[in-house]
Amino acid sequence: MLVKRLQEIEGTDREVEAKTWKSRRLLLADEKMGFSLHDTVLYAGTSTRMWYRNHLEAVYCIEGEGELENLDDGKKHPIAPGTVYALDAHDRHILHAHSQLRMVCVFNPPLTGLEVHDESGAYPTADEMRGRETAGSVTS
Ligand code: 9YT
Repeated sequence: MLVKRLQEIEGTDREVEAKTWKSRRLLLADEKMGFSLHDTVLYAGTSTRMWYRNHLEAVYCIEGEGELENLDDGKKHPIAPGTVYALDAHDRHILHAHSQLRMVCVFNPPLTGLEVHDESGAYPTADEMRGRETAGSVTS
């Protein structure tokens, strides 16, 4: 059994910062759970464009108010505590944080933690990071 606490992750390489967000990676591929689990904070007044072309992601809001813009169908969805969204179609999207948002995120397949923070929002697969193109993947 694994037991971890957010305080143990803060300040380590599992706390990753970008311009508009910081993310605490509670569980990664190393833990061999088949998914990764993240506690992500998006800063007030920011918009973050993302596209996880190689991963499925579910995101559950536990703090803050914002709006999710689906760039594939143009729809906009209010985000508040208790809202979950699932990117089941690798949807391109923008998350607008009206106030600071705190989101619990799950990725399948799990992130390894070595992904480059590409501002296009796409993370490569583990194979791509090792320099091998995965058959069938689309390059952005
Ligand atoms: C809100 C969201 O999609 N967060 C994803 C996780 C975060 N970008 C990370 O840990 O890299």
